[in-house]
Amino acid sequence: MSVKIFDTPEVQQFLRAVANLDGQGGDPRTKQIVHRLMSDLFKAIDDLDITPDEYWTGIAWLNELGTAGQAGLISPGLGVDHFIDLRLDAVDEQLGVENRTPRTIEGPLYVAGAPVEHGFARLDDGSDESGHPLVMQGTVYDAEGKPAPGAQVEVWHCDTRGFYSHFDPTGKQAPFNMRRTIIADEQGRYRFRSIVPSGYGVPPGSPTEKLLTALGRHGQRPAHIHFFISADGHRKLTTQINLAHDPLVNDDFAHATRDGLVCEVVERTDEASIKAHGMDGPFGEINFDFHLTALVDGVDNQINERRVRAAA
Ligand code: MBD
Ligand code: FE
Repeated sequence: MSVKIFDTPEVQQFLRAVANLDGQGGDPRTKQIVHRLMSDLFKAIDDLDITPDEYWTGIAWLNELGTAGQAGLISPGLGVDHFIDLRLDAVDEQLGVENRTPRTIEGPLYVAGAPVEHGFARLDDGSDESGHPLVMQGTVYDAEGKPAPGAQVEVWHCDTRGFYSHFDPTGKQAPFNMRRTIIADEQGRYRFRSIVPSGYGVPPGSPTEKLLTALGRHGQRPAHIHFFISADGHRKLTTQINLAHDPLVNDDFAHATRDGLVCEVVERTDEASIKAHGMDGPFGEINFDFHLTALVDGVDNQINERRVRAAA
């Protein structure tokens, strides 16, 4: 049996009351958004005949999600983070701004306050013994295409088990392991040594995994490295590179892989390269440049005030 009550004056008036649209006080934007979201939910319940059982299953899942701190984890899984990127791209297209280095999602695992180094940093502390050494380097370019000395390269990635420091369920990693801020040198260059990260998987048995499983999806990400790139007079770039050798490079549960962000890790085994980078044996090398964009009318029109978006 199917009933449709959404369009009745009673329900429409009820929705206005729920969001206090006609009353005093509160924040107008919050009222507008809550009114719209609750209207969309009521309409979905009506249209899809969502049963009380289904609804309360959803509420229990939301409680579980909140307890696990995973709202910021299911968000990219359901594509919202990528959708927001697509909207920022569309705004830039309208403004005539070209992003030579594509933006892509931040994810929930950034931690502010990583150690700051100049020109070069070693990200890993050597404790991940199965890690294959990695050197990544390149130049940060400004909006005019010139190198950007002093640009800030914030970088973070996971270990060979797919765990990030500060969110490591085994508690094994030291704070800020595989997280640094590198200040680009006089030539706008940055370079770091670390290990080749593995892919990431959402926590087994978690509410995030349960929903993905119900959709017939996995919760895996290909190996990737995150970046915030910033410089005076420029918009902050949020991006990642995805490693080409990972079989999931184009099957990312978080929908972050983009053209222009897939990097090969080139294996260096020759003595000259090993010496030049101060390595003790063969290592993988990634070369990647970042291109920044200018402020728009003197401001970063995309700035995203950092919120805590931690996931387990
Ligand atoms: C990650 O490492 C990540 O980058 C995203 C987007 C989601 C979950 C884990
Ligand atoms: Fe990540």
